Amino acid sequence: MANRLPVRWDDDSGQWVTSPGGLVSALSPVLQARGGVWVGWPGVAGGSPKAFTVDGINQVPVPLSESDIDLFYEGFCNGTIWPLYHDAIRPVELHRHWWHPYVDVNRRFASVVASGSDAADSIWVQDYQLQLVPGFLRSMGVTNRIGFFLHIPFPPVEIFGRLPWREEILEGLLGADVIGFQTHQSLVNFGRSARAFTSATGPAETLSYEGRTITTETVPISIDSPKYADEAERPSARAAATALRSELGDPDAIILGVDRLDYTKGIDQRLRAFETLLADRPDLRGRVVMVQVAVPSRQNVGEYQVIRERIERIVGRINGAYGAAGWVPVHYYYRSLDHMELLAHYMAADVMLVTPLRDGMNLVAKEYVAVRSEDTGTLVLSEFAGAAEELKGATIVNPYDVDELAEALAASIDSDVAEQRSAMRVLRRRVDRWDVHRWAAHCLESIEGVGDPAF
Ligand code: ADQ
Repeated sequence: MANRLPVRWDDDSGQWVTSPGGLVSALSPVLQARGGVWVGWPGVAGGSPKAFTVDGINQVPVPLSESDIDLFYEGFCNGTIWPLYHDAIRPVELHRHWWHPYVDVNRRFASVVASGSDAADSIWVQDYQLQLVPGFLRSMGVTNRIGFFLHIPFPPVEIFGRLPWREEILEGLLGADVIGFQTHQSLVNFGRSARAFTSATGPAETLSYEGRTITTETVPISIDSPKYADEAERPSARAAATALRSELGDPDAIILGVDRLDYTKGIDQRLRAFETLLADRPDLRGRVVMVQVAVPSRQNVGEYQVIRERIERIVGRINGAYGAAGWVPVHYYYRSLDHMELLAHYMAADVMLVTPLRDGMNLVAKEYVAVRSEDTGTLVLSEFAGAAEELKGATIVNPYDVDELAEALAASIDSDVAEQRSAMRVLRRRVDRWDVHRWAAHCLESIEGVGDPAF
């Protein structure tokens, strides 16, 4: 179960269609292959649509009202938890009138699952919107095996401890038998908070709490890498990448950023690094282009409007200062790309900039690596992305350091193919070996209590 169903209602075609996003990309192939039921909010306020099936996945909708969306989703989830768990890089808003709807919605999700599951079912709860669900399920007498996976970072105890409802959140999570984290750092942070603010004892990996043992694991999420690699081999994909390159004016280097438009993603620092590069290296003007794709996200949350305006101002400033007839330095799209378009962008890009200020994992980094079938190109990766714990062979940068970013960009553009290949081969081996199928199989085995506890 997850906050959102993996579908949205499309008014134009009059049917449910699969919607993009990290969690959807990760779990859809798993449910298609293994069966099961996805419980979540269908993405439109009100109503209570009946269960339905899309692309072979059974969907059980949990309705949310306009007020739930406002107070639970945009309020507590995205105004309190999201900034708090991302190192409080934006002010964390704390409101009791957001907390109570969070409790209420979590209880409703738990009721739907409690009444709809058989004794043998494993229950797998996804992410920060539903942290109270495992605890509610236990209080409703559910004895099934329960897993929880946190897609975003779990913050250090000093930051988490600010939350007035820290005990309730931890007690909710501790209702699970197995809790998965993207990184070892998050696992350690959780163990510290659990011991500090609840009666839990013991090492972070096996906490004792109210007579039960809660296992925690580091299980970094991945992507359907074989699918990406196969698609990249298609002549049509290669042709699309070549066409894109030529539409961009056949530059010496294409630098790419692909993100949800979110203040955690470091898009403004990244653009300023490109601006610095153009200022410092006049020889590159007219020869390199940057493409930044930003998917509209959480547009009703104030901080998202602020960051969008800031990004668009910087894009305008760079193009105004450096653009010339026949050369636009930054190509900026504020929209989603369809899957094959996205693939063509990854395939055409010589340098992929993945520079979040904090990120649970970051699937874009892995998607880029998966399509580099010739082992060329450079991944510039933030040390604060969960992916950096795994993808150590990338060019690792501090995303706050605009000069360091600009230097990494210059070095990537100047690098020769042999250097690129030796780094990319290591990255590809990792992404090929640990794909989303292995991730999900491992998580499910752990929840069922049959897996190898050591990752
Ligand atoms: P997100 O913050 O959404 O996910 P990310 O991991 O990068 O971030 O996933 C984004 C997904 O959306 C990718 O699969 C990507 O292909 C897709 N996408 C991005 N831009 C797109 C575009 N313009 N058009 C179409 N598709 C686009 C959260 C956490 C992450 C964690 C994931 C999964 O914040 O840290 O990696 O969940 O756990």
